[in-house]
Amino acid sequence: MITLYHAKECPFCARVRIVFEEKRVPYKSVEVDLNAPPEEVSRLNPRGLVPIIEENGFVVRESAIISEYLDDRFPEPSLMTWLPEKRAKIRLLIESCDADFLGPFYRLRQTRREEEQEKARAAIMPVLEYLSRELKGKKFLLGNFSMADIAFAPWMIVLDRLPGLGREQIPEPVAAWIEALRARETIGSDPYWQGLLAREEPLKRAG
Ligand SMILES: N[C@@H](CCC(=O)N[C@@H](CS)C(=O)NCC(=O)O)C(=O)O
Repeated sequence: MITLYHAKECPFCARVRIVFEEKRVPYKSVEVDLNAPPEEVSRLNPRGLVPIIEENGFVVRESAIISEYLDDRFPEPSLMTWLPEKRAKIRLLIESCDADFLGPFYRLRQTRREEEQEKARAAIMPVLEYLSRELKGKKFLLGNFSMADIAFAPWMIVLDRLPGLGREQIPEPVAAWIEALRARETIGSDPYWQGLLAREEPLKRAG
């Protein structure tokens, strides 16, 4: 059985948990305290980050790579599709999440300076416009639920909690997608989302 080292409150770990759940593949869960990670974490990942999976000495780290590995290892139901064009599109979307979206997302969440917030929002908007174009007429990014949706999900479901990003600012196709992500069983039941629901103020509806 595959062992997953993860933390409930880690959105990157949520990506991997969601893949396991979508595949209905059981795993051995090792929960890590992010404030005091055990030595094992830096032994398995020199960067000292979770998620990490390990099976019979074979180790994979980095949430996007683990997710694709799991899709290769457990092909049904496919979260990458078998069409080269669609697989490339999914990878481009995941790359855009990691390279273009997460930086300004965290800046907007962390800074209290209005000027910095404005800059971060300005950097997020082109990503939301890109996603809107991809989503046009579709429930999920590729039509059917895919790895691209999972890659964005942990951050998208809390997008409307960021300062100055209420329903007026979030384009309609993205707002509808956020609702679809929240409603997806594997996402809605994940401890990351459940923890946020329990901890934070009621959500402003995005749709
Ligand atoms: N690029 C990594 C990021 C993983 C990451 O940042 N994990 C955080 C928790 S959300 C972590 O392990 N932090 C522990 C630390 O910084 O010591 C991935 O996609 O897996």
